Amino acid sequence: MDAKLSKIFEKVQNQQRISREDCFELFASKDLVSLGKMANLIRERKNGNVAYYNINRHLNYSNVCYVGCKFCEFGQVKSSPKAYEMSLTEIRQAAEQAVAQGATEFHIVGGLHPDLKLDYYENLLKELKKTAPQVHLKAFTAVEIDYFSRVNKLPLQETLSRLMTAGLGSMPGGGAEILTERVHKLVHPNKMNADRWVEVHRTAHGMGIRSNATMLYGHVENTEDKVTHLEKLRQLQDETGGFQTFIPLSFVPDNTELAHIPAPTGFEDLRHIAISRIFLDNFAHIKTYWVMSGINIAQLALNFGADDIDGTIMKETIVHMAGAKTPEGVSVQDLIRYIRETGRDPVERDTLYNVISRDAA
Ligand code: V47
Repeated sequence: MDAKLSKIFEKVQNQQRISREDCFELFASKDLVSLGKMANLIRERKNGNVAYYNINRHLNYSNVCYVGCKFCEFGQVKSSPKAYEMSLTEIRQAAEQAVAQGATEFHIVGGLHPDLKLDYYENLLKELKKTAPQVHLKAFTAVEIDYFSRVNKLPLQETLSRLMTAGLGSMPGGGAEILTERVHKLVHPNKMNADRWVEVHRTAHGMGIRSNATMLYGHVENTEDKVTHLEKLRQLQDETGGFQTFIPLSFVPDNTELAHIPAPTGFEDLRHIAISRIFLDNFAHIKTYWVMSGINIAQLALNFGADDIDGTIMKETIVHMAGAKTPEGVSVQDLIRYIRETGRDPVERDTLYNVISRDAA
């Protein structure tokens, strides 16, 4: 380990917070083994040998969206042949199938639809609660919540409170992309900005709604953008403690407007997992999202800082429309096998990280 990394390692060993400058050093380092060693120390300190997974079903109710983010192929204008809207019956059927497979969570995300009003989303949540009262509804990114609040001319708090009454349990971490003005202007200028993403999560946390945070890397961002992004999340977490897990998302460029940019390699995926684990000392969990990085990297990530491998998912649409080659879902038996192979102990969790024990079949 070189002298600069050794100094940071000393801080990690002494459980001291690392600085913004240290984070730049971590991003400058190609010594993946040392980064992994530091991240793994923190990961094992926080989570022992456990690797969490859950049984979840992604429900992307509609991809109609007029925002046009350059990294996204999921969002389509209404007239596009690729646009779709699931009917309530289709959503109910998908939910029933998922419950039959043991789902404890529905992860519900869609585009910014020009015609739907808040009552549509309230009904969607109520319908799911009626179909499966025991299943946690992790629903709507900050981008959707902000949009609902603006379109319906309601304050954020009232929007969230109506959704909570309808069944919202927590919020996913999407829509953060890279929380800087530079990247916002370049890649998703029509979407709400970084300050607003932070504001929505701050408001949700203040109301007792837990949420996750993501970072989409491997497109036009530079190191400074990423360090700033991580710093904003660490600051908000210091303030509210409302984040549960951080999920670095590996860009899938194939069918997008940014298809000329090569996808991040496994080396980069592991570096991002490790660096986020080292910097985000106030996050309890780091999730490796197998859908984007692939199962092989997700397995390695469990020894490079990640303690959570996400879930069965059952049907992923967002990055599969962008060209992801990974499966759309995996069986729970396979998830457990992937975790065991790495030497970690698989533990099923619910959305809020309560441990779930099931009788052996
Ligand atoms: O917000 C869109 C990203 C996110 C692409 O909270 C892309 O537990 C890569 O947020 N390549 C949605 N990424 C997914 C998400 C998520 C996933 C798993 C778990 C959780 C959680 C949240 O996917 C979007 C955007 O940042 N995205 N297009 C793409 N081409």
